[in-house]
Amino acid sequence: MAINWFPGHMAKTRREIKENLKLVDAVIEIRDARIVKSSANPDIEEICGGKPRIILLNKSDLSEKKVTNDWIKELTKENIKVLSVNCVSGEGIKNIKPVLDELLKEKHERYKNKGLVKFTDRVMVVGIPNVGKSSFINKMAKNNIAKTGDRPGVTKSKQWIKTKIGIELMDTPGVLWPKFEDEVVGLNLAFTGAIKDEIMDIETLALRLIERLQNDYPEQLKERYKLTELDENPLLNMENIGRKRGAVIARGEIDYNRVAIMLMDEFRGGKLGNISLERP
Ligand SMILES: Nc1nc2c(ncn2[C@@H]2O[C@H](COP(=O)(O)OP(=O)(O)OP(=O)(O)O)[C@@H](O)[C@H]2O)c(=O)[nH]1
Ligand SMILES: [Mg+2]
Repeated sequence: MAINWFPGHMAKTRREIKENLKLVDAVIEIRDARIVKSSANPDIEEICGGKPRIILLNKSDLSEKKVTNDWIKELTKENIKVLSVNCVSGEGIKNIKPVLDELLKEKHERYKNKGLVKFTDRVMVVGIPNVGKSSFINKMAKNNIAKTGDRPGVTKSKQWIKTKIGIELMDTPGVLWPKFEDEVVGLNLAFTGAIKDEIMDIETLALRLIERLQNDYPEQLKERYKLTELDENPLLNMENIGRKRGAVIARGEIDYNRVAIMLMDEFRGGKLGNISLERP
């Protein structure tokens, strides 16, 4: 598979994140709610160690609600809390603060016992490319920003985004690598647009998506493209979709490239409805 992530960069990122972990109380790990497993970094447990962690299942506006809730149940642990969010609309963002308070209650007790009432929780944001790290930080900052700047005493170059709700976010989000050696993972990442269409040509990608959808979401596929029935052969379904949408060239031949681009765009834009490509 043609996804490259230079081992040297992986080692450097791992080192940097581990170094930065010393400066924070907790980690916010962002994943894509449609591909909760495929959007996880394979080494996340090892990298984060025992740090309290919140897993945000982002883009929940595009996933199937019931499946997302099943994931929440599956992933929640003593030290790991899971929330579904939409970092574009801001839905679910307000739940983060109470969950973080719960995760850090021992620290908070300690501070309160020392008579400290005003304190800040510092958080690092990590995730694979395109899961919504910047959208998340912008959302938190836009509603709550007070000041961005160097924190004296900590590394000089480190910028923190201060919010009014007692949370500071490290401003360089940790971009982690996905588990790209697994073909199914690669496809899931490509379907959702987490990696650009570089693992295979777009026609093949669209064909593989049709194959998945006709198995897992046949009704939604039929409904979107007004197909009365689906064929077992995904290529025939692709051709029928093309005909329905007028993606034909001379003599009724299908313009596969046009069908593929349209299907991928519509899928990524949520036009086929709420779809979860992975279940617990
Ligand atoms: N539908 C939907 N789209 C989202 C959501 N959050 C982010 N996006 C979109 O996903 C794309 C990637 O978001 P970014 O915030 O740039 O993701 P990132 O993790 O910072 O990406 P990199 O910096 O490239 O690693 C953008 O087009 C966002 O608008 C969400 O909750 N729902
Ligand atoms: Mg970003």
